[in-house]
Amino acid sequence: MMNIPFHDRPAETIDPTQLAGLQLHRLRASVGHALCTPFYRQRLAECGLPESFTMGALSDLRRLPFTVKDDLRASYPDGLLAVPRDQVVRVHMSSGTTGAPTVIYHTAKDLETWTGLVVRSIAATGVTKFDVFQNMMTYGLFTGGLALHYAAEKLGMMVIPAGPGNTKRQIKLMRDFATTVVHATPSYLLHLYSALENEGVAPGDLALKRAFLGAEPYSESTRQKIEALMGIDAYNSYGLSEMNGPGVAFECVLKAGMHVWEDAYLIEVIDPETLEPVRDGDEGELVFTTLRRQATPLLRYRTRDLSSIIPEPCACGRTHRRITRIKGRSDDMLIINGVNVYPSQIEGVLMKIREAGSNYQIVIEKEGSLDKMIVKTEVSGDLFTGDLRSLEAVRRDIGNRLKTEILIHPSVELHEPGALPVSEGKAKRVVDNRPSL
Ligand code: DLL
Repeated sequence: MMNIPFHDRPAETIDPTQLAGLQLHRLRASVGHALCTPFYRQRLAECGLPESFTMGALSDLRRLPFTVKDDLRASYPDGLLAVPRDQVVRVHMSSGTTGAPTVIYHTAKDLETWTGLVVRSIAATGVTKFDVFQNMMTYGLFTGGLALHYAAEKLGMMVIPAGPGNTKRQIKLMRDFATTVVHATPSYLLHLYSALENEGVAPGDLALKRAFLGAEPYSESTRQKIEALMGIDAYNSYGLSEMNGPGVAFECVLKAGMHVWEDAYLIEVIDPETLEPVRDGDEGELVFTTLRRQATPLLRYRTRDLSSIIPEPCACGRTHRRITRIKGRSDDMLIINGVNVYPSQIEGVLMKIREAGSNYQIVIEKEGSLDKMIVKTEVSGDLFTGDLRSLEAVRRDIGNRLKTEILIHPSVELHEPGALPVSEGKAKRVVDNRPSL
């Protein structure tokens, strides 16, 4: 029998009836916090719920309104702030949406809770204070870097805050400090593997044993490929900035779906069309309610992520239910090497550039193991002189402006007016040639 590691066994194996009681207690507090925000005061009033409203039972959750990303955008910067500003100790913003950002505020207690959830998550994979942790996720407004950094420190691991990129240096750090655990997007880890090959480093010569992989969709076969190539165990990690970031759901050592920490997040799975709950086990859109967040409580937040609840309990003994690997999204958000990009952001930039014509196309391909985005745009007719030097300047300018908006640098291709396909019905702007999951 495999050894099942726990960080906080009582909390992780809590009796389901007791868990439901705790959830109701915390949900009441969350609704109370929510009512401290202008946004929810108005939203709950619109739903006919008076301020004196209290949740009688967990099933009352369905009386509450959904919250969507646009609500967060419209409430920017502080329409969803539930505590006095002097209690806020950190903000995070969702990646890639510099045009219309969404902000999540955290009190000191919020950060402590979040770190606790991430500690619990990573400890479930068997890591301990004897591990050396190299964090290859972005530090900054993106949640992936800092969340795992603090949790790994809390667990007592030696942390190498490498951040992403600079693959040669990553390899040097891994060798010099005998890294045993890495945190990265799956696409970056595959890229790292190719770099190891190029450098003539055999994965077996490294001390690496585990990887935490998340922030973008990937398939079970990608996980297996990574495990086989690198000779390591790779664990799926799911989260989103609106729900803190990583630490929402994480695989335990059995790797059979991701445990959602149900004492911190109420989970629902709905049909994205009818908004009705689906049956346990059926696929739908994940909806979360924060149960422990003070500064930015969110009620019934629609993630757009498609997954399902695994009804059977996990053999590890944890009572927190599991979700299946994320199948995809019900909206048009693209995830490019872990960075979230909406096609509308690209359109917004192109449409402001005089030299760009009105037709464009976004092509996404796999280049090696990384995602590559190509923005093809027609050049406006009156400016199409064919002068190569000025065309090159336009191309570079578009690339730079896109980078400022979407935080990644796509390659830009210029096309003659009328050269790009025009579809008869709804314009098909995105051609995603990445292999499907
Ligand atoms: O990606 C938080 C995170 C960081 C999770 C590091 C795991 C590791 P956002 O930038 O807000 O936050 O993007 C959230 O990324 O709604 C999913 O669509 C997608 N996503 C995150 N993890 C996974 C995963 C972070 N394991 C969005 N599998 C989410 C599939 C994932 N998709």
